[in-house]
Amino acid sequence: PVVIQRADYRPPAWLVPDIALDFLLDLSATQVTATLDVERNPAGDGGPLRLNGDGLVAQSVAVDGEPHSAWRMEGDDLVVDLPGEAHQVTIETTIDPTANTQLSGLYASGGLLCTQCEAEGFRRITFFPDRPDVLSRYTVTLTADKAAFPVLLSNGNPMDSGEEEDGTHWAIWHDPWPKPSYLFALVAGDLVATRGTFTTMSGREVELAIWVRAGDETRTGHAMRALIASMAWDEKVYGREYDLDLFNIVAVSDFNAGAMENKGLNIFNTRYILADPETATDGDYDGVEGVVAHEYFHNWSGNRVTCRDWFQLSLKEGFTVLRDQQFSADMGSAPVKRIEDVRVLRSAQFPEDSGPLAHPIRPNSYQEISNFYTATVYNKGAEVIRMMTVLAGSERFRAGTDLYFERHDGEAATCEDFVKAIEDGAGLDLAQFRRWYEQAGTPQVDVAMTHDAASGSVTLAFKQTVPPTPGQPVKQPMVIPLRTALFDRASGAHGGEHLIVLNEAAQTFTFDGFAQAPVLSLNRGFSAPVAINAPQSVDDLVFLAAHDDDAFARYEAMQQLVVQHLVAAVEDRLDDAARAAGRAAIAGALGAILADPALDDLMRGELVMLPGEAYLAEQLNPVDPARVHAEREALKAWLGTELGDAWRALHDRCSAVPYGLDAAARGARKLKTQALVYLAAADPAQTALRAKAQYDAADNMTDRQGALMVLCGLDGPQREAALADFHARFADNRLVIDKWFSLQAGSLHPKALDHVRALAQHPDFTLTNPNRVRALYMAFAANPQAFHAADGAGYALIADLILALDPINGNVAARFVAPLGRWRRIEPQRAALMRAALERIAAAPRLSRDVREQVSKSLE
Ligand code: HT7
Ligand code: ZN
Repeated sequence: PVVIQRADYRPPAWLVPDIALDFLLDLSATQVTATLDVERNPAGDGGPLRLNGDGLVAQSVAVDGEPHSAWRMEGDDLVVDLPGEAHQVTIETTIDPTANTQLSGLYASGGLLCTQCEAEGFRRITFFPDRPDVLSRYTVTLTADKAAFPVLLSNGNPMDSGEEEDGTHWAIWHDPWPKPSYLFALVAGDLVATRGTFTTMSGREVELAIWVRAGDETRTGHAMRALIASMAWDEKVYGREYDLDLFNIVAVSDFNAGAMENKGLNIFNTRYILADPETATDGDYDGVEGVVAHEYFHNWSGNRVTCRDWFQLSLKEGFTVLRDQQFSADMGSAPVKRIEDVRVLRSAQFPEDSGPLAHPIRPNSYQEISNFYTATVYNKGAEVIRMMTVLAGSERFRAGTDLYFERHDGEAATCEDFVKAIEDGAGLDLAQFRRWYEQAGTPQVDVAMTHDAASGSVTLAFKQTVPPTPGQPVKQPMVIPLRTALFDRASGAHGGEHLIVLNEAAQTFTFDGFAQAPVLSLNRGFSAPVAINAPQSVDDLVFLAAHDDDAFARYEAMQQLVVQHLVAAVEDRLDDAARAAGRAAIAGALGAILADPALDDLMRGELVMLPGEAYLAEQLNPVDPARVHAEREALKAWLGTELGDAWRALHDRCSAVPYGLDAAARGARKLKTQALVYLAAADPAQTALRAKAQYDAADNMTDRQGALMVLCGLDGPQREAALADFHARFADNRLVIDKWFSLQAGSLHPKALDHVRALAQHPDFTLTNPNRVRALYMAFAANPQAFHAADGAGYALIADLILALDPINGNVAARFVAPLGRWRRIEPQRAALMRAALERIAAAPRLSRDVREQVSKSLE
């Protein structure tokens, strides 16, 4: 395979300051004429003009207006020999958007035409130096049949438009901001707009429009509010002002990812735009708000300052994830948002870091860049920058980001540029900190606390190790900032937080003034993305779960209490007495949380959540997923019985709260379904009735989906009735039918695997729509009980999917390899079956580069 190395970066030989693109749009034969003003790059190697292509055929090549023959194809690339320093190169191609099932480049989606160019989709549209360090001003002319494509959109500002007598019309768009080709976009189709306006901090009026299919416009209000709030927030918090007169968003049903930040023309998966109470859960509302903000924030962190090459992806993605996390924290409950973000990191990124696909947030090599849009680059990337905020404090960090934007506006920058700007602007020394960009793997921090009663001193002894990862057997110590507090047991208070910054393999820190051994609260707010091993007593964890004034630490203590117990149970380390004592401690802590009047329900909802099976599995090596599942379910059932009255009372109390988008009502909805989850494990028959009652009474999707989720895991007439009703009620709404697939595939039902097989044959199922594929199969792959069926049937199902999907959409197919790739950490019998599934995929005669890379790395 061709492996691209970060160290091989060379500046482009030619620059393209301006490009004119002419599209004669048609669903199956779109003609593209690209006119590139090219200039030799003084920093280049003097070589020929290399124009990347992917499956394109040049119909004509002209230079300075004359037909040109001094060009050749090198693989998919078109290479032109040019005599002078500056030329105009014109190339004509024809592409078939309907045949484009990969959804990269120009493709058709339900009669619409739209583009997705990141990372390397532009080369599927026209020949171009398709690399992010070639920045051009785009002028785009779109011509299409007016009846079929009444709306014609591209980046920047509309310049002119008109109609022809043959039924076609045209529009010219000009984007004054130089941008890389991955930010190019066009949309043509029959769409309606919801409009808004925003006045920027310098008083400019910006028109906002969200384009959707007719009928969907009633569900765009939340997205529009989120957009306006994001624009205001970025001005206030980062001093960033929007820079065009118009901001368009288009929602499409067929999309490989969540959304795309194309300059002035964001294209979204409908899933992250459309929301109303009847069809979207509270989680969906948060998803819309977060993704709208994320894409908007890219206008500065990604577009105005872009990436030099794709190894720098975390420069824009890590920083933008941090920015969207900070925004969402400011919009709602900051502690709850932090807990959610850490949960995502632990369930998605930690397993990546401990598996065969582990890579640093700035990778060193890749075969297919689409495989590097990962939780590591995005979420760990955000955590790394978040640590800079911890080290610098928010004011100095802001000085650093101001300097970064000032220094690099209009440039294609590197992660190193970012770190240097923070270093200079915030006045930090980040020399050793840079290892976070170089080393993969989740650092493990062991801590031991000793107390000397005579001197009143407390010593914390730390050891850090970064586990070996592919290609990186030996690691150096990292900079690890740990927000720490030492609680006095008697008063339940602490005398102020300390920031302990680890930077060596072993270190000790001493604190004085403790007559009694304190209770240690470490990594508060999850100040560093590490795994902490601090053997804390059950009593200390119960204390912190009840008293810690850091909300995250309180959650963490509760999680740790359960993790310690379940890990011991799975490892057969508990006799009857120890099991009873462990359960009693958990029930006591949980009961206290349920009864604590000082807690709001949103936070209570976090504290009562059991750690997920993926996170539990990370604590065990090798892991028997069936044991983890069985122990966790058994504990849940026991807690459901033990606290049965409290759960029922909670469900009754929360059911009486009317629908609203305020925190109290949202908290009530969250708890309502959690109460059902515990009760269903304890008393399935009675809870089926309670869940069905919740389903029938639901006036919103959060309650309805929560009830259906619980019912899906149970047997009986209520399950079938609710599933049938749900499908009939929402048959016309694709996003809600996705939920119908997903709830069944992710359910606790012992026959979930059979259900998935049957659902794959359902008339509503299709492999051509990524949302539908993910709804069924990602939910299944994340369902440990079903995916890890002892006979390997779950692994075979995912392997079959990958083989069937790969020729249609290799990018989406490759996403399903990671669950199989975790075989090394699974018990031997299942591991062999997982490996066999991977080998079967590897043996296929034709695989996309995407799947090939993931499978071969997973087998190494
Ligand atoms: N920057 C965008 C990435 C993206 C993408 C990547 C690979 C394949 C399809 C894709 N669609 C969008 C999204 C973002 O992070 O904002
Ligand atoms: Zn992004």
